[in-house]
Amino acid sequence: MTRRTPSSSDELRILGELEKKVLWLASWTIHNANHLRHNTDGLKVGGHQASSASLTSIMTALYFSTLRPQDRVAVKPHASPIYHAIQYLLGQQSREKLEDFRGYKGAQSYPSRTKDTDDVDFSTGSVGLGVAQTLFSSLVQDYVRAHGWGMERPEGRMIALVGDAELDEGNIFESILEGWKHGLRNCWWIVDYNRQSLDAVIREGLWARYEKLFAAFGWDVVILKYGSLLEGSFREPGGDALRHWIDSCPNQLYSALVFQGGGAWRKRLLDEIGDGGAVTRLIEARTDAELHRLMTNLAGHDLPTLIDAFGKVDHDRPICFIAYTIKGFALPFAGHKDNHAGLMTPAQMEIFRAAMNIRPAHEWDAFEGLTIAPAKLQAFLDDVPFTAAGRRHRAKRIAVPAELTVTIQPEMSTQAGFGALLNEIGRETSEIADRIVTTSPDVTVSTNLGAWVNRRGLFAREKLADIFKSERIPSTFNWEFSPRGQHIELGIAEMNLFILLSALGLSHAINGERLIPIGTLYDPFIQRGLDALNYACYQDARFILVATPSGVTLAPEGGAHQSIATPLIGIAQDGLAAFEPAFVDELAVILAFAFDYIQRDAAGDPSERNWLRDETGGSVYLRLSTRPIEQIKRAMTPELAQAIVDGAYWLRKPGPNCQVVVAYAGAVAPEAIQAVGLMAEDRRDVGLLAVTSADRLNAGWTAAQRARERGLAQVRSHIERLLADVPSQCGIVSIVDGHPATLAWLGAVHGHRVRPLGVEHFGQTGSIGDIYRHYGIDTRAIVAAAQGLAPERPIRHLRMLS
Ligand SMILES: Cc1ncc(C[n+]2csc(CCOP(=O)(O)OP(=O)(O)O)c2C)c(N)n1
Ligand SMILES: [Mg+2]
Repeated sequence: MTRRTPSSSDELRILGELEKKVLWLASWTIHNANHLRHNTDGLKVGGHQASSASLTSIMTALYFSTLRPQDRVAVKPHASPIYHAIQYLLGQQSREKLEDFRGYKGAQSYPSRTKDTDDVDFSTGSVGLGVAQTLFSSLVQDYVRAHGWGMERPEGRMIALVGDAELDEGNIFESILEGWKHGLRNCWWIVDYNRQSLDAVIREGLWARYEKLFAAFGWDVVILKYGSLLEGSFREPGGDALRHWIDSCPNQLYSALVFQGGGAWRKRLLDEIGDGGAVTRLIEARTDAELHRLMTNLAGHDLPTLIDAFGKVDHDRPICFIAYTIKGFALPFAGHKDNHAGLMTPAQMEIFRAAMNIRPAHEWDAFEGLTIAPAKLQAFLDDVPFTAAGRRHRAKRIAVPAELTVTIQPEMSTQAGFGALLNEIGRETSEIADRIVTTSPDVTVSTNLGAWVNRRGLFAREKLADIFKSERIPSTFNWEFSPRGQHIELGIAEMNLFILLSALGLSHAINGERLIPIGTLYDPFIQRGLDALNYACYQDARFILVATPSGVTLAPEGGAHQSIATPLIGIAQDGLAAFEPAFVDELAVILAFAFDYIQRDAAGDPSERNWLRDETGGSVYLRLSTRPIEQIKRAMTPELAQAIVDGAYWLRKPGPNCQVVVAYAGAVAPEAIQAVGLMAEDRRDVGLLAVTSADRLNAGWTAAQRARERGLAQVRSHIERLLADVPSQCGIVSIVDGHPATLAWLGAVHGHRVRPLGVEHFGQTGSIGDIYRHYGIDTRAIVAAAQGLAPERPIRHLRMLS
């Protein structure tokens, strides 16, 4: 790869032309989508034009000059038209997709790793998350390299283009703290300091707060305030007064003058600092247009300043660039405080077209209206370092054992089983064991990862001994930090957990090195990081989430920690297969499946066996419990293992005259088993359905129905087959330590009556017995529900249970 001399005047001239072209293409994309294409269906394109224009120069400098193939970027959501325009010039985006911007299968409103086709590194959209993603991706890059993988590739810089109001999102500051703890490197955040958000002009002097804050956490802070024109004018006679004026100009006034233009600048400046001498001459030497150009020449719109600032970086410390910009720069609503959803009118667009020298019907021509010869521009684009080979990676799959072995105690909880399984894996030398990376937000011990960490150690770029060990103080935990460690300990911030999982789970694409990430947390705190979890799934990061303890079963742990909604999250979250096993042998099967499933990436139709998108893969959520329950001694047959993965199996098959089926999920298994036993005398052929994944059962059922509606009459999902022989008058009592809606839909499969038991309220502490009784998920509740469904004969044991 040839490296151009940075900022040669020739390059600057070309970049200046490309900058104009990028702004034109982005503006035309928005205009086209709004006024030409979607004008009939009322699809308004808000929040893009002004918001993206403030990043035109910064992104031109980055993509056409600064970036290298190994660099990875999270682009501020509303800068997507600028991003797509740049990719269009680089030959990676099609005209059709730009014409369909925000339309069906067109270029996406916000850059999307999964839905866009033009090489998006990180999706953005929910502000703040993409920013933190770059930080955690830097840590993951360090993790990968510390383990000796991918050393043949150069280190990349992880770069976020950050809106200034985006910095209001707390998750950004949570991540900064974590970055500091882990010795963050190779991370640049470029703040688009346009001093506007969606609704408002931001507070005065915010930059100074940011400066102190970032510096406090070890970041270099580079303030890019004035462009080369303004800096030049400050050196002229009278320039000091001009600098003083602009330095103390309030954001609101500056924005208003930007909007009003040259005449307003002149009047205000002459009124306030005109001296009949040097300052007046400095102002009067310029036409209105020149004065406007000068006064809006902020560093964030000045290519020479930007290229110089980015090119000067000769270290790997994290850097926060605060680049002064103007929202809507070079567009008619520049600076106006209401411009967030501003769109150019057709008349304004015609003026803009004329200024850009674009002929009608040539709007999409790459070099239309530019003054440099097309061949020269094309040669420049062909040689842009960023698009050189080596950007995209496909990491190989890591071999997964067909089954995982673990010693199952007579009584055991799924959480203990999880700890034991990982301990077993950690004991052995295998590729999968080496590629597993665990992480937890300060609940490593209480989610049972302790034994694994004892074996595999904590990760840190530098070795740090366990003083307790060197001082020979007995401790259950032997926790040494080293570059070889395989557990990343996080502070208590669930957003950080999910964004780190997102970064770890994309390592195969970002670093070309596959990791098997496992994150643990308490189940209720999934909700604390839910948007970040959703974000990780949206960009198809692959990881295993182990949430424990869960439900009200964690009884004495405290009412505040009880989780009700998470099983429904498990069903509803796209890209996440949720399981809630009751027994440790089930968990072993599911974990082995998960190791493989998170590595699959075939774009494909649903598998014909269970109507799930199993070839496509995804992430996995295991909802576990601390409740020790009696384990079933049984041989794990391939059929049983398959059914466990598919979501359910008959623990007791219902007979032909069955009146009641109990369908349970998770930790309430003993109550379900006991209830079935107690009902046996008074109800015929009672069935007991063990549900290991309400999510997969439900998804398979929905997919099968859709397939039948498309004409595939023979299609049956797993749950349809399981319930096919249950007599129609039979009732189903479903039970889960979570919201009853989790299994209530079972009745719709073949029209059976269902009485769904579960938890709708929370907060009461006590023993498991107390709590189950309190919330109505105990044995008695099951029997009473069964009696209610089929009341013809009383169930004698019901009275005993009262
Ligand atoms: C989590 C989240 N909340 C709200 C929004 C809606 N939203 C989109 S952009 C924006 C303001 C962004 O301001 P800033 O980051 O300064 O970018 P600018 O518009 O100035 O370019 C808001 C509130 C969002 N995208 N994500
Ligand atoms: Mg802003």
